[in-house]
Amino acid sequence: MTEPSPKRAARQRTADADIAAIDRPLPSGVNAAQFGSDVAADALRATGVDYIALNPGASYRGLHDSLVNYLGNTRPQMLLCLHEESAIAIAHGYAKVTGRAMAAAVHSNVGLMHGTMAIFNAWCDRVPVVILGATGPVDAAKRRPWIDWIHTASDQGALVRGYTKWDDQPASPAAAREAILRAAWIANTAPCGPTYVNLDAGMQEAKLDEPLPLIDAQRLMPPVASAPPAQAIEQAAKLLGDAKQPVILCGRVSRSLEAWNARVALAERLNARVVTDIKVGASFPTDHPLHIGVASFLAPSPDALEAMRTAEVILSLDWLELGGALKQAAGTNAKVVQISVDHQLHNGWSMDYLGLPPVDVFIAATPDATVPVLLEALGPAKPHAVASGNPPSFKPDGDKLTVDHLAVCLRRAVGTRPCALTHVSLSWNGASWPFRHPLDYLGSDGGGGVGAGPGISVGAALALKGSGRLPVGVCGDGDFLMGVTALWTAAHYKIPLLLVIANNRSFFNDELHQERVARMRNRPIENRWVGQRISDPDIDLASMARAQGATAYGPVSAISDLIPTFEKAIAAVEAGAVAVVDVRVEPGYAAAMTALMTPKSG
Ligand SMILES: Cc1ncc(C[n+]2csc(CCOP(=O)(O)OP(=O)(O)O)c2C)c(N)n1
Ligand SMILES: [Mg+2]
Repeated sequence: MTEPSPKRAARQRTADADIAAIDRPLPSGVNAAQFGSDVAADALRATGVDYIALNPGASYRGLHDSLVNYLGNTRPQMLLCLHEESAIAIAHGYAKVTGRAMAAAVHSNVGLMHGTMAIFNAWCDRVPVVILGATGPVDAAKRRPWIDWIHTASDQGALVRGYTKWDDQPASPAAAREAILRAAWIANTAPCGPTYVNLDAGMQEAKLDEPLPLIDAQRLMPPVASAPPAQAIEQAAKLLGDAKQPVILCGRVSRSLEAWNARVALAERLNARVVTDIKVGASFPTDHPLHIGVASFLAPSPDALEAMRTAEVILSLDWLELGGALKQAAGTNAKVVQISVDHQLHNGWSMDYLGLPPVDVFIAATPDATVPVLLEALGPAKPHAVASGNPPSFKPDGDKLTVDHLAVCLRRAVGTRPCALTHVSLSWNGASWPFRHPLDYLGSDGGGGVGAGPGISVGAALALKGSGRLPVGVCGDGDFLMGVTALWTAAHYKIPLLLVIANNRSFFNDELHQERVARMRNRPIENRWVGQRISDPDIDLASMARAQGATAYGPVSAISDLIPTFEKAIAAVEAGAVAVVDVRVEPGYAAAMTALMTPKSG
């Protein structure tokens, strides 16, 4: 994720050792695979996953035993979660930082059902997660009365097939071993995504007749890299080299600093204006003179759309919604160069592939692999006069405590520490927090499933533990309330994290939707809050956080209390705590988001 240094590596080892000391089982003296689930556990270890987030269930009691008593709860180590949705969200957040899958295990059908929204989020976010599930014995003669029957479905994978890359229900230990290796290989191959392996309880619990022949797991998971085709690179370089005012749309890219620097070099080589998106992680320095507009959740800003209209060439680095952005920049005559492998994932169930974009040159490779090749093809150039347009320094309006005040004071309290925003609330204003490193911001929940913020933040904090980078998540109160128990997992495994709640005591996003409907129907917009406000009684969010083992502060209602409270919370995190700050913010979104959600025309 970041460049290793001896100091960082030492910190990382200490961090890993801290977690490894938790939940140590007694040595069992078992050192050879004896059961089907021991083989599955060996395969999981061979994938290289360090952790498996889980909520237990009898359908995988065989595997559970193998992880504890055969592997000794190490590589992978179990991370107990209080809900399957947070188990998957934690794996999601972890992979957002590392780019690599960790594992999650969920009980047969009901556990998987609980996890589905989080799996969908990871799918839409193109994040790898290896999910192990189970089913009551497929052989009906082996089922216990009632429970094994209700927890057996004939095609459990169908529950998640529309939003996983691959799934399987292997029928033997040898097949399970291969399925787990394949699941990790497919999940971690771009375009990344979750995979699901359903382990039959009967297969897990059956004694092995004889040891399985050894395999070379690494050769079964070969790294896959597809180079951009030379001809397409040549065409793209010609178009871009001739363009006077190209635009680069920076979309789904990795957390690699090297790739980040290559994107900056490309933009400077072309003197291209660069647009970024807050739905995905930081992709370009947002206070670079070439960066244009403010990233928002819904659409490119008016400045960015204007730049697209006047551009001769638009280069999309896997922009999330290229078709939509081009429609919004109506009237653009720009040639479009698209760099993406996302089409390899599109299926008939989920429409998260979004509108079909008109493209002139399509480069079927990842932006990370393509940008350096494109730079080389462009060759050196006279330095351009870099477009000016440095963003004005950000100042929140008014004297009521808004999310903008929260952001500005949080930034002040963070100061010069390296920090990762692991999540932001829907009310977040992209202008309030510049990104200068690929780990400064990790992107959204992917699938718009509310409740993911706490779990994603815990998973990201796990991956960042020992990195020297302070993990800070900002969640809406609705998001926090749906996912709060993920914090217990962070507290139990000593994963430091600061979570700030932008608490407007409302599912406010939907107030704006009701306002829009009221406007369209000429009905009173004053009623937009009914069925949305989370008050009377106000929920004591800090107590909910404390109940999970976190240190908590708030509710904070005065702007002047923000910085001192954040400073205390950061000190607690630096001492190893999970700290939560409940900030009472005025209901309201950034002006651009409100304008898009409640257009006067309906
Ligand atoms: C699981 C789920 N349920 C409902 C929604 C619809 N929804 C979208 S945003 C939102 C409000 C979220 O509230 P909060 O996190 O407090 O953010 P706010 O809009 O108040 O800033 C809701 C209910 C959703 N996207 N996902
Ligand atoms: Mg809210």
